[in-house]
Amino acid sequence: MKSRRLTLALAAVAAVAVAGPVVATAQSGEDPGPAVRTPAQAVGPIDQPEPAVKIGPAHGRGNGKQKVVPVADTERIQVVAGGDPGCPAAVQVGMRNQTKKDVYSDMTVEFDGPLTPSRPMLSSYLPAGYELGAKLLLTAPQQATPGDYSLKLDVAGEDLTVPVSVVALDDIENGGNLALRRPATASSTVLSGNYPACGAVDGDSTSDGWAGGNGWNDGTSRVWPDTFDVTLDGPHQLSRVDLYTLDTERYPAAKYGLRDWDVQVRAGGQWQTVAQVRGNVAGLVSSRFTPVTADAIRILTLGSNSGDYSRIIEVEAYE
Ligand SMILES: [Ca+2]
Repeated sequence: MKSRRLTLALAAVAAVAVAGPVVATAQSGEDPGPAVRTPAQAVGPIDQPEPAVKIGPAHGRGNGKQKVVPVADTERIQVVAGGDPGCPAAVQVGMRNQTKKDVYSDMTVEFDGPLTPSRPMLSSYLPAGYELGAKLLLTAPQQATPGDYSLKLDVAGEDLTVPVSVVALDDIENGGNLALRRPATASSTVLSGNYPACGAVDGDSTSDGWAGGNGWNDGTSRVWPDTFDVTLDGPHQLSRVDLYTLDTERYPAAKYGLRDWDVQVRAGGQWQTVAQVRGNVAGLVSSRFTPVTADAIRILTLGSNSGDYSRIIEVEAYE
């Protein structure tokens, strides 16, 4: 499987760092060195987390026509009106070359309704039998009217329509997780834009999207403590906070995850510690405590297993 990175005609694209601020050490005990690795193939400003465009052999079935057709990786998109711009809705879109010739194709991206796309079109060289994919980011303003809209992709008359639901923040189905998509702030955030605080309340608790906006990484290497706060939609009786820290095969929690932290809640305007975690090496820690009525939660981070950064994939709060 060969993949190549192409440059969009209309926009500079910054490649997404695979590991971001994680700096692998050659040997245990060795100083991990500088904080942020700049990806070798990055172009454009590093504070633009525009994802890479990837091209590879076509997969799945096309529409049978010997043409270049638009493709998308989802059948429906949900966009939160007034959602944190640091964590837009994302959909993978692209073009599939079903002809037997290499071509240069354009795809236009059109919306109805109150949506703002991250790009108006894609233009690329596309070998025969290949498919190109790029991440399209969608935001809707706070005043957007919730409802059903659509995204239309068009390649020379071949079009694909993907339904888009715009929902109000208060109408999100949260499964009891009171922190889901609530406003999140942190004492600092690494400047690349790929580790926003909102990424730790975006509903994705896997480590797969690390460095792609799925988690928070503070911006002050080896300076402790850091704080990560989530404001709830009002007072709730809380008794449990779950914290997911970075934990993958390459970057296991035992080496890169959060080690020590306090769980705090804001009750009556005052922060109080309700749980303490020390010496953690797991990807998920569920802290249970005596129920307390609070309108915000705080993770006060005190140390990580790598010694440098706080890395939180997701924080969830339950009654
Ligand atoms: Ca997340």
